[in-house]
Amino acid sequence: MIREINFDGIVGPSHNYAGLSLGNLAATRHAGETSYPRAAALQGLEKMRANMALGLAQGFFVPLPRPNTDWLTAMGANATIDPRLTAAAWSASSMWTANAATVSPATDAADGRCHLTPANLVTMPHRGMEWPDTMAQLKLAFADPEHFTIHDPVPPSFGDEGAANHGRLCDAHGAPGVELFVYGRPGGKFPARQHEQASRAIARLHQLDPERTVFIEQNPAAIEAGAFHNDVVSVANERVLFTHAQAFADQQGTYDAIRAKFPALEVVEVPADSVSLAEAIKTYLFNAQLLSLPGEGGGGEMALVVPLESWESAPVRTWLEGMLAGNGPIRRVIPVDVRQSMANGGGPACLRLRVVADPQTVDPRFLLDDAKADRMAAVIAAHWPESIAPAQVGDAELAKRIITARFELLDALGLQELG
Ligand code: SUG
Repeated sequence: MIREINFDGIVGPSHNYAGLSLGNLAATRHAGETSYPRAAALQGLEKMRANMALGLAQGFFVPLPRPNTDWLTAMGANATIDPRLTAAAWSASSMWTANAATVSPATDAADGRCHLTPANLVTMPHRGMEWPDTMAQLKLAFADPEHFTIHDPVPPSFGDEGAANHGRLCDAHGAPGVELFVYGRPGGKFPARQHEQASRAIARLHQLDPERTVFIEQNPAAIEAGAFHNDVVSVANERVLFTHAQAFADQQGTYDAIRAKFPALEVVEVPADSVSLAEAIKTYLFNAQLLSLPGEGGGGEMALVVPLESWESAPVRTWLEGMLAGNGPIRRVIPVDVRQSMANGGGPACLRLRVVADPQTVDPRFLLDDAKADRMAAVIAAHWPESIAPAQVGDAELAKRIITARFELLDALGLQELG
């Protein structure tokens, strides 16, 4: 059965706050703080468990090998040369799997296969080193060539940040969709990480019908306000686009362009006088998982999995309560604690990559169930460092511990070949 599977990134044992992402205000604000990798990974796991308990299909990707000593060697560097290079090699940023790849389901592609393009993530050095190891994992998880095609990343001249700038509207996940590609125009004070040409290349490579794709420019003011990815200001699910009123360069033009190709569009727009762009970005209201609940219990209802930071904000809470009191398509709000990831600018939606496919066609080692979640939790509790202070980044003993922790997880999951 074709369904949406959310693949969350397990937070790696090297999770730390080095403030590496210019334009990501949360990461900048928390730079230099002590991180808590064990708590971070357990928070992520709890989010996965809660979504599974709603009857949703859940997958995961394992942390990439860190510290990335090959990258440091390629830079002619070692742990003492430049703390920023060391921090880049230690980053656990692959946890944000919304940036792992862009995914087009089989129903949208001319050849009837699900297409995946790993994101080159070239704008940020600590992220640009992710794709080869991400690709190795995608090739294992989606190895079945009858159902999946995995492309090379688009050429590095054109920045691509994956599904964080991509959305899909459809009547049901298994039905053909209209795919949305959101890009930024460079020239502002913060980098526009998604290049229009990268988006267009992916649409072509994925064999999408031009009649069912829409290219949209991000509002430059949103990038300036800290929306370094579009999923910080909007999210789509089935026929609903949940968006801040200032997400796109031409807001009404965007709705019109989508409606021309997907007439059933339902826009749930949050006006700036209810929640300002700054408050939306601080609380990550739109970095929510907008989920269609399955079966009789859910009855096709949509739920919004928001970070606790949203629920705790007075203006956001007021808006959400007003929404629930009305009769819009989003019927439930589920706050989750992913504070450790949030402090680096990654909310519930950043932590997952959506793949619409039949779970039977995916390597089962990447699919979660309760027993596996228990095994993961035990490994995390036993091996993930409790905390990492900034001065510890680069420490040789800690590096050994981080490497061992990851191997223990790979062992527990039968994924030693990723070692
Ligand atoms: O790329 N943070 C990530 C957050 C990614 C969020 N993803 C989505 N919006 N889909 C980034 O800016 C901070 C790491 C550091 O500074 O150490 C970081 O990479």
